[in-house]
Amino acid sequence: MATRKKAKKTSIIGVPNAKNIEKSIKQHLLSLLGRDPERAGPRDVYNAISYTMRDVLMEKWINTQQEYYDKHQKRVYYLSLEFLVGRSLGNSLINLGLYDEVDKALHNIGFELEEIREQEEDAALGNGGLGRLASCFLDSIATMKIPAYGYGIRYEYGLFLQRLIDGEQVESPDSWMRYGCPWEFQRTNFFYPVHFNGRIHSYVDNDGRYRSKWVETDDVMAMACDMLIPGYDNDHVINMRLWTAKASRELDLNFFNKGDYIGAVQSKVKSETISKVLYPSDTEVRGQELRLKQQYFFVAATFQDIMRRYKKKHDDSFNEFPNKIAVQLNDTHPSIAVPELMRLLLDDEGLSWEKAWHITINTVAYTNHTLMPEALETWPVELLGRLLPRHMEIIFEINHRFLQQVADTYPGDANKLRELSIIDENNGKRVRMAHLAIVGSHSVNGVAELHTHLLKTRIFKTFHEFYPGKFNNKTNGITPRRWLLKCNPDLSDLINDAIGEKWITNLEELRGLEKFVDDTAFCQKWQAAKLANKHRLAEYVAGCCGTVVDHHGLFDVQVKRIHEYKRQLLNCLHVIHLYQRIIENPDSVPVGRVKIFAGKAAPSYFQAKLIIKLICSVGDVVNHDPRVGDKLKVVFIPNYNVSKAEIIMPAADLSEQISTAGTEASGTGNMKFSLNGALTVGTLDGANIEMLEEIGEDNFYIFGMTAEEVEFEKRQLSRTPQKICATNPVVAAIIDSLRSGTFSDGDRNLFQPIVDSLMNPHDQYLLVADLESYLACQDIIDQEFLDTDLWTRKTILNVARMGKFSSDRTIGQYAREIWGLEV
Ligand code: 26Q
Repeated sequence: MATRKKAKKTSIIGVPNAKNIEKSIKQHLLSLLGRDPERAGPRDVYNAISYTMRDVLMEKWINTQQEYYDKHQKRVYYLSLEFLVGRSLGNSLINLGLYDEVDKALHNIGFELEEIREQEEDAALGNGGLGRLASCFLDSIATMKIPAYGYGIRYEYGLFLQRLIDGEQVESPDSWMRYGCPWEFQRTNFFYPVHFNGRIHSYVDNDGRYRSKWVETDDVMAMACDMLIPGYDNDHVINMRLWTAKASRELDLNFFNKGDYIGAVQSKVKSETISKVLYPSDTEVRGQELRLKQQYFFVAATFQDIMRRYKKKHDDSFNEFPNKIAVQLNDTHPSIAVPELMRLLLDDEGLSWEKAWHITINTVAYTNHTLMPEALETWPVELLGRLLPRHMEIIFEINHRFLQQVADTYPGDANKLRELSIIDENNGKRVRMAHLAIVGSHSVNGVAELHTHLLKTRIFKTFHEFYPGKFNNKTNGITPRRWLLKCNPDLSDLINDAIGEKWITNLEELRGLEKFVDDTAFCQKWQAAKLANKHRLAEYVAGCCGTVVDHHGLFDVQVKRIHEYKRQLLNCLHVIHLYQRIIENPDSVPVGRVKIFAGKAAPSYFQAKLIIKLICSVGDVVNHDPRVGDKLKVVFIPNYNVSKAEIIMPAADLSEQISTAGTEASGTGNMKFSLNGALTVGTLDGANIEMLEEIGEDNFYIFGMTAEEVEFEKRQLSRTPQKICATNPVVAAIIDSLRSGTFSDGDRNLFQPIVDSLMNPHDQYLLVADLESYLACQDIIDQEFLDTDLWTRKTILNVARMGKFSSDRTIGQYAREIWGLEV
């Protein structure tokens, strides 16, 4: 393993050497798991070593907390409905510098660390990019010693498991904790009440002030579960606090007193459903009541924790609040935080509206992650008003005062009022959560330069004009610990030998690799590392998909959520084109390609599921056609998750980042591939643009329309699919194959919805319009891949120039520019 750092002595296990670790494993087997160490299996051992690491983490966490407290530092609260954690064991061992000692300890008791690591279930408490970003941020926050906490929900069921049956996605529940989770500390004596429903009692207090009280509520308890996250090589440990819903005892007693035992149990089950399951959709957010309950549940519990900690050190004037606390909202999902903080300051603390509002604005900041209009959250006023009546009142008041300001700035302009209002009056009355978050915070950031530019000039243009300076950019990043050091040990070792280990916490150091591009010995080792990773993936694919792939071929990979805007379909059209060319003339395709897909479709997203079916069906035909051989293979790896990404990313030659320009906010998979030495074929979208700027256009394959051209084309309709098919027989032949049943056993209807979407002159994602440019670009890629030395040189330059995309850089910018910390 790449890390040979030695960890310091701890009071629980003493010097963390193999001998003491072995002792601790045996103790945990006995005391916590009730297993005879002689008879323990790999899962018992996994649990025991994880408990051992948890002890080490706990001790370091207590020290870290003491440090925050002593220094009286400003604390950051990162609120997210999602944390896509993945596995914790390997990551903790590396960050704590205990990998080698644990390896030895396990060896001594007859186990291999590799095998033990495989026992761990992924914690998939997120859908995709947004959730994984939150987890990368926590790794950076811990590594950079930033006084911050992550807050979220401990879902009992994470993102659904995906199987492919006959090429169709079938979902099943992800019961990731069924054997327990050895990383968490359940704080069974640490509860906060969370209120729902009820009504507002208004009264005039002794000072003659108008006050409100929320009464006759239904209550649910929030119990804290902590997962500890170590920084890299720094003894710093931070806390991710996830809330679990528990029935309130009072409610139970009420029922029991009435002798209604069954009623009591039923209501208990109902309260506890709040933290049962993660919503599996990352777009098309339909307003389900349970989702809103989840959002408020975790926000309300989190703010009680924030207040408790603040009050330990401060008087009740709350003057210091925004100087001591920063709250970052990961998208609008926790944006009920704005009226919740107002409610606490007004109703519980008795502050004036003006003062409460000043504090709220200066405490809260909002990150936007999407440009897709259908993904912007809104809630019916009726639903929000019923579930959270006091919040609805406060939102109306916020809106009233805000619209007053708008009217003062733009006298007589009713359009401006309608456009900016927090309440959308067009579709029944609905609360626009993005507007609430923008009005209620001091900072609104996008996650890549282009994304922020489009927020300012398109979807929130009028807000940007009204609040100049509020909008800012924080380009996403990824943690190099998980996404290079951990997932790609061979490449990490090679890099360490060449330039040392500083890159692990200062990714700009990778620039030092540039001077090795002409070093033949280095290049050979570089190629060997990639080949070994490809071999590992090929073995994995043979096992899970039954398809044998040649690991010398070009591994061309697209892994991400399945969505029309991400255009997996465009990639599939390239597969069909290659197949048609191979059949016609095998020599016209110079390079063997292995097309690898993976990703989940939202369970209710028909078109996305049909795209999965198409990819699998094309794969079936191609992989079984004896004329094709090693020239082309197509695989769809089921159940994509973080651990699979860790096998896939290091093995890719080519990374597909081909969303329609102007649709992908940033993308972060693009960065993971490039950091592991894949080249990118991509559009000028999201963070691809900034990657291109860093890496240089000689080392990056760009195709397709720009965001501006896309906008223009959507208005002009000058290059419709009909026109393109009429003039380009290659394109026409590809689409014809979908109509004719080539990939559906002669069934001409199966893929008709896909043909319809491709041929629709109003196709939002302009697939056919970008197809020719995409195919041409892929031909260049074939040629360049044939030149191994050229390709290797480009991959080294890609890795060397990825410094900007460390989440350490991103977090440093949030800390300085939004949270007001000195780092
Ligand atoms: C909202 C309400 C109800 C139910 C579900 C949701 C919901 C859940 C998840 C809406 C959106 C998401 C996830 C969005 C997401 O992952 N966005 C991605 O964020 C990444 C990190 O910034 C970007 O890199 C990606 O471009 C963006 O698509």
